[in-house]
Order: sequence, then C-alpha cells, then structure tokens
Amino acid sequence: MTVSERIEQLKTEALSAVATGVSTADLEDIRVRFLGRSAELTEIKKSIGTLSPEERKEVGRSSNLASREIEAALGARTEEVAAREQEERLRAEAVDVTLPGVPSQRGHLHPSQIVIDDVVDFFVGLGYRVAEGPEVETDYYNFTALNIPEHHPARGEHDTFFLDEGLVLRTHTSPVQIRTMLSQEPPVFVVCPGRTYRNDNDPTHTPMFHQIEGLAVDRGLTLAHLKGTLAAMARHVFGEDAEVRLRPGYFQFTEPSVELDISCFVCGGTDPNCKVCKGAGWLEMLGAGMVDPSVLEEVGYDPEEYTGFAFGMGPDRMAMVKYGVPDLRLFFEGDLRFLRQF
Ligand code: 2NL
Repeated sequence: MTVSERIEQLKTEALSAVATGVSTADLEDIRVRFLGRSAELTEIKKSIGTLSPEERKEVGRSSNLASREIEAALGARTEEVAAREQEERLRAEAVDVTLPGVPSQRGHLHPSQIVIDDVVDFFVGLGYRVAEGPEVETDYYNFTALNIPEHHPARGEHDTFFLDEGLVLRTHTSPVQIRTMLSQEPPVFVVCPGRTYRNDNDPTHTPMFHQIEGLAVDRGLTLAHLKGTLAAMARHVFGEDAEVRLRPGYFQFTEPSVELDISCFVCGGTDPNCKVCKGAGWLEMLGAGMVDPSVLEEVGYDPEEYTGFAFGMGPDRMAMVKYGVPDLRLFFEGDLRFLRQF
C-alpha cells in the first residue's frame, strides 16, 4: 500500500469514527487518536522530508487535505453533540418553580411557658422587675437566709438534691429575692421565674418544676396590698370573673402566711360535679405572706421601717389546671404528640 493509499484509509477510518462519536469526550479521544502528536497521520507528515521530491508533493498535499477534512468533520460533529449535551443538562437541572413547597413545622410555646409569660407580663405591667439567679445555690441562700437554720426540721420537707459540700439545687426561687434584697435598698418590686428542683416524682410532682415568686418591700405595705395584687393577677390569668379567697397557711419565711384560692374558672362554684374543682368551687393557686421580720433583718433591712409581702406559685400546676392535664410528668417528657396539642 502506498503512503497516499494509507492516508486515504486513515481518513475514511477517522470520518466513520467521528460519525459514530456520541459525546464531546468521545470526539476529543478521536481527535487525539487521528490528529494528536503521536497519531499515524502526524508521523507521516513528520517523515515527508525523507521522501523523494515527487512523493513529497503528493503526500504533503493529501495528508494536509485529510487533516483538514477530519478537522472539519470533528468540528461539525462536536457542535452537534455539545448542543445535545447542553440540552440534556438543562433538562436534568430544570426546577419546577410551580411545585408546592415543603411546609415547615411551626413551633409554639410550652404550656408552662404560656402561663409563666402571662404571670410575668402582669407584674411587669405593674412596674415589677424580672430577676433571675443560679439554679445551683448555696445552702445559705436557699435555707439559712430564709429563716430555715441548719438542722431545722423544715429543711426535710424540701426533698433537697444535695451537691458538693454546702451546695444544693435550689428548691425554690426565694434565693433570687434574697440576692436582690442584698444588692439594693427598698423599695423592691421583683418577680422571679425559674427552674427549681425537688427529689419527688409522681403524677403531680416532677424532680424539675417551675416556680414564680414575687416580692414587694416598701414602707407601709400590708396584707391588703398582697390580696389586691394577687386578686388582680388572678383576673389577668384566669379571666375577669376570677375571685380569690385567703386561707391561713404556714411558711417559715412569712408571718402571717396565707394560701390563696381562686374561684373555679370552669364552673364558678356552681357545678357540684365539676371535673376541674371537684365541686369545691375553689382551686388552690399559691402560697404567700408578709415577709418575716427575721428575713428582712438578715438582708440588712430595718423591719421597723419596711414591711413586705411575698408569694410563690407553680406555673406547671397552673397549666395542668388550665389545660386539664392529669399528669405533670407529660410536661417534661418531650413527647411531641403531647406538646403539639397546645
Ligand atoms: C408556695 C409558697 C412562697 C415565698 C414563697 C418568700 C421569699 C422571700 C421572703 C419571703 Cl425572699 N417569702 N417567698 C413566700 C410565701 C410563699 O411560696 O407554695 N410556692 C409554690
């Protein structure tokens, strides 16, 4: 076979390869195979100098023609294939902007938090400040400063979680009020919401629960201020028809101490079979009292000059009553089937 015949053969081979190339990557391989630096046609061109003058002319012409023809076919085919590839890519990446979106789940407040916010908002509206403090407390702030000395039997009733020597998980938020009084002079008007802990676990007690305490200290405060303030709070939280009544109570840090009931917000005391108040007409809501003079003295306030009232309530229990939940533990298990109902 002459060199010219071989060139013709290579050209035919290349053109049929180009015609069957289906991707730009294929075509690039074909280009390298037939026109690349070590392609046979390239080798032929390099060897032209060794040929006789007549052969040189003929081989030079036909090899150049063959290269140009292959080049042209590659160019045309590549354009075609590239256009198709582009089209396929666009089709694959297409986004249907008319498809409905995936709805995101909306969260909401925990039932206890709804009550906490409601109560705190009421007191903020009266001009009280919100105070917070540590959940790990010293024995002094949690007990001693509140007229519960070491070895006093009242400590036993708190079901305290003891930590390292002298430290406890606070059993109430009262230590926040002690810290507040120690840091400022009267008048004091604070509301203290937060987590509290007691070693107790049954349908109506959880080891962690919330408390909201409040404290007012000023000249001339009496039990009448306490009752009026808490009656207004009850109306804010449970509705305009809510009434309150005081019963005698006992707390180590108040004297006198009271328990405060609200009239049943479901039946108002009219239904002997009421599921919420069990026919009693009244619901226990909180404990309160006039700050014991020994507590005022402990924080450096003169009990002859100042008096105060304080109260403490359990927003988790209030939420149980408000929403009719029978087991407090449901509040803190994080089961979304329960929590989504509020
Ligand atoms: C209840 C009763 C109460 C207080 C908390 C208090 C705090 C200071 C001084 C005096 Cl610093 N008292 N707090 C007073 C009476 C009752 O809580 O049954 N809570 C759920």
